[in-house]
Amino acid sequence: MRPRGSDVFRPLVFGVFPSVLPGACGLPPEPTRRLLRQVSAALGVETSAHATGIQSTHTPPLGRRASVQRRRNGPQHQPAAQSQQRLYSHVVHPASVLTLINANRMRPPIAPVGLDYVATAAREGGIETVVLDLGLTPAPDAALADHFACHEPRLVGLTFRNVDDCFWPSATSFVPELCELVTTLRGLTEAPIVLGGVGFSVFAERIWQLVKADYGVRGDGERAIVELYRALEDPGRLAQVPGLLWRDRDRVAINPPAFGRAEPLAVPTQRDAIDNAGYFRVGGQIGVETKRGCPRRCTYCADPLAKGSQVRWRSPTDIADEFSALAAQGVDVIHLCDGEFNVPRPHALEVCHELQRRGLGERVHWYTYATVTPFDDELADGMQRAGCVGIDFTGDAGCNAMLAAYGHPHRREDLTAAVRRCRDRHLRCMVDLLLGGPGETPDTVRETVAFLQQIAPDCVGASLGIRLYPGTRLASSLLRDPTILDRGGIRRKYDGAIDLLRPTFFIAPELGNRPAALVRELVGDDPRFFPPAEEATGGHAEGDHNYNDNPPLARAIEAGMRGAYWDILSQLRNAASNPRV
Ligand code: B12
Ligand code: SF4
Repeated sequence: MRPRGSDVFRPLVFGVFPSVLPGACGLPPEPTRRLLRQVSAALGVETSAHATGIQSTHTPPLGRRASVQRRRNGPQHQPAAQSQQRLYSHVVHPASVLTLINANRMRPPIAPVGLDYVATAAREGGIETVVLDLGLTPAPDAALADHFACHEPRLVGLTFRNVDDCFWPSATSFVPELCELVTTLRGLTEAPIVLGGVGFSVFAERIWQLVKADYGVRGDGERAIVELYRALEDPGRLAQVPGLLWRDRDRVAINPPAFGRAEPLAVPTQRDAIDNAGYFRVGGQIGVETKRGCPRRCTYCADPLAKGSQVRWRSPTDIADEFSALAAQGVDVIHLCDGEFNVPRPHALEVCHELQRRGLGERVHWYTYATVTPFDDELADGMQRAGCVGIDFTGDAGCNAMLAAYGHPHRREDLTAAVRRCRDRHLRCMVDLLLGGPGETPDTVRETVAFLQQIAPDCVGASLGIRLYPGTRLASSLLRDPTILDRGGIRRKYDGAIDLLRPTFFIAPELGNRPAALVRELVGDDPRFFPPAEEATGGHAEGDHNYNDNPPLARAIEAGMRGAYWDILSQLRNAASNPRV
């Protein structure tokens, strides 16, 4: 296991307080913490402690390390009765730290790969950085209180990945939790707060205004965090921070995001800023990105909003280095974090060749999202040799009219070929569907279900209801119609005007009042399908592939299963429907 924050920082003890019992969060009570702060202020240092879930990416500058070492060795700093006492103090410079917080507590947990990259970039930019990962912490409130009792960061960064769970039956929004967290943080620190993350980027201005954060970053965070940190000293530089949302006197300023520039991506490869091994144990897979951005224009997709419409790719060498870094931490199952791995095809092939050349295909297995085209024999072979074991295709429909309506270039015969290519190579294969778009009728759903049953991938995600995102072609065309609410089709769990920040879906009114029942009826008891629920409060419903608080999935991972969640769920399902196998 990677060392946790407390090991990395190695408490440098300059005093103990024998009369003090630790408080509820494992720290001394507040009067003592005040005393600690006063003592440290007098000494010109800061007292600190670490809570579970904190990973430090800080390397003290040499001069500081030496002075710290002197203090540690000095006789006046030797703790008395050390074995009996909890030693909670160590030395860091006050106000010289960037705190980065992961707020995603969904189960099973997904490692905050974006924060891993951002934290490492900050460290490489010379910023002392501490990651407070609430995703692995049993008691987030205590972890927050402990952290800010001991740190006075100059900037606090929050990653916001999921705005909601994107599933119509549950429609769970995580924005209220974000608001609460920011309010809590305001009570704990005066440091400015910056928001970032993929979910944040889709609704950047809206969320930033709503939670009243000081700053927001839309898109890539690596360069932005370093430049923002430096701009705190020199506000004239704020206008140069890529993707920054900020207040320029009385006006809201929004800088162009990094993804506007077609330049190659330089992303750190170390993967040591978060506890990836810990996440792997409870999350079953770890993410790696090979590129950012998608040039396609599927009518409903939010990817270009958060990642850009031009592809910016990473060097295959960097990707292989990153695979190696994760493998060295015991991570041997990866899920790529590209919108689609095979767009563009030449880069995907180059990545496969490099992984294979470095022998990583034998050591690390991986899953990915992919479009149905391009996926030819050469690419399928290359992916398999590079360690790919499963592909989740953005199939969306098994009816050409609906494929055209969503703006996809592939057609039914391409899906047939893709599934066959996977089967021939023993690659696990999922086809994701998006049922209910404009133009969908009971007949088109029937056609899609029958077609998928015929081509028989290992599993089919039968999602019903299209999440509407601002700025997509679909949302723009639907909402242009002032009578949209009267015409039916908008599905939501709130009243009043349409507010796309809240989970808002479209399901073609032609599917009737009980569209999920219609789909379930067509699917029957085919175990390959993850059918939509009628209604689900708070996340996953039995049989679906919503990973939002999915206890059977979390239990399977705890019991040792690894892989893409659809693959684990599909194996659980097969085992249940064939108990003798
Ligand atoms: C891969 C993926 C998955 C994989 C994850 C595999 C893994 N091991 O990581 C799986 C299949 C498991 C998955 C599951 C889910 N996913 Co998903 N997923 C993605 C995908 C394609 C990539 C996410 C990712 O890791 N990107 C790579 C990282 C590096 O990028 P990043 O997080 O954006 O970070 C960068 C910037 O945002 C920024 N940044 C990040 N944090 C911070 C912080 C600060 C302070 C700053 C300044 C900057 C900054 O800098 C980073 C580096 O440049 C995205 C779509 C996309 N293209 O991003 C959807 C996406 C994030 N998923 C989404 C959803 C809804 C889910 C689920 C909730 C679905 C469900 N109901 O089950 C679950 C949630 C699981 C969980 N526990 O959180 C939605 C979220 C949208 C929304 N409505 O909220 C997305 C956007 C897809 C979509 N358009 O619908 N997902
Ligand atoms: S659905 Fe896939 S192919 Fe289409 S725009 Fe989104 S990421 Fe690109």
